[in-house]
Amino acid sequence: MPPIPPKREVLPPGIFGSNRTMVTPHYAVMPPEGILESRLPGFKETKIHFQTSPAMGARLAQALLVMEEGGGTPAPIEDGLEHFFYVLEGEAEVGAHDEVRRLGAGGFAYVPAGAAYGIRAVGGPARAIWIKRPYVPAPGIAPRGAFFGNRAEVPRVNKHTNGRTWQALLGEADLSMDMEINILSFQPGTYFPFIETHIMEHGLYMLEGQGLYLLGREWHECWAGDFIWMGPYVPQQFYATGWGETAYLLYKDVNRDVRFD
Ligand code: UGY
Ligand code: MN
Repeated sequence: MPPIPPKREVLPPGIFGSNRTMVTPHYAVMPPEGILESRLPGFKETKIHFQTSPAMGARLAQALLVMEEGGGTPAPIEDGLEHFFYVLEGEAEVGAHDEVRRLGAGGFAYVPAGAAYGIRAVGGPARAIWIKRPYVPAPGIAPRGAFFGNRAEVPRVNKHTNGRTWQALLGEADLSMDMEINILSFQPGTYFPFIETHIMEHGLYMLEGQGLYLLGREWHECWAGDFIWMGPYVPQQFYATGWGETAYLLYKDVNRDVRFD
C-alpha cells in the first residue's frame, strides 16, 4: 500500500489545484495524507487515523492503525462494541475474546460485542484497518462468536458481472451478523450493472488499483490508500481504470430492520 507521504521541508506546488478531498452530508472521499492521526489511551506507539465516525454522520467508526514494532494495545480492551481488524501490511498479533493469532497481510479478525480485543505489531511495523460499532441484536438469534480468517482463503464469487468478484469475509446473509465486510475486485474496464441506491451505508478502503467512483452525480478519481464513506441511499457506481486488478474492502450494515431513532 502507498505510504503516507514523509515530512517535507518545502511543499511542492499543486496542494490546492489537485485537491481530491470531498466531504458532504451524504458521502466523503478522503486521500490518506489529509487524515491526521489521533493517539488513544489503551494504545502505545500507534497512530490512529480515523476515516469515519458518528461525527461524520456514519453509524460506524473506521480507522487506519499505523503501529510501530511492538505498538498496539499493551493489554486487552473491552468496550461493549463489536470490532473488525484487517491487516494491510506487516504482521500483528490480534486477540479476539480468549484467542490470539498472528496475522499477516490479508488476515482478519471479528470480535463480537462484549468480548475483549487486542492488536500488536510483531516482527516490525504493521498497518491495519479497524472497524467498530455497537452491535444490533436480532430477537431470537444468537450473535456469532469471535473468528479469524485470511483474504487468500475466502472464495471469490462472481455475481452479476464478468470481471467483478466478491469475497464475503464475515459471510453473507448470516442474520446473526449486523454487518458484512466484503472485498470487491474488478478487472480494468469493468463496472456495476446499475447505479446502486440502497439503505445500507459503506466504509470503503481502497486496497489496490484505481478507478472512478460515482457518488451522487459526481465522478471522483481514487486509488489505493483512499477512503470513501457512502451514507444511506447515496447513488454509487465504480468504474475500474488502470492496467491491473482493483480491489476494495467494503463495510456494509445489513440484516436489520429500519430504525426510527
Ligand atoms: O454490496 C454493495 O452494496 C456494493 N456493490 N457497493 C459498492 O461496491 N459500492
Ligand atoms: Mn453498495
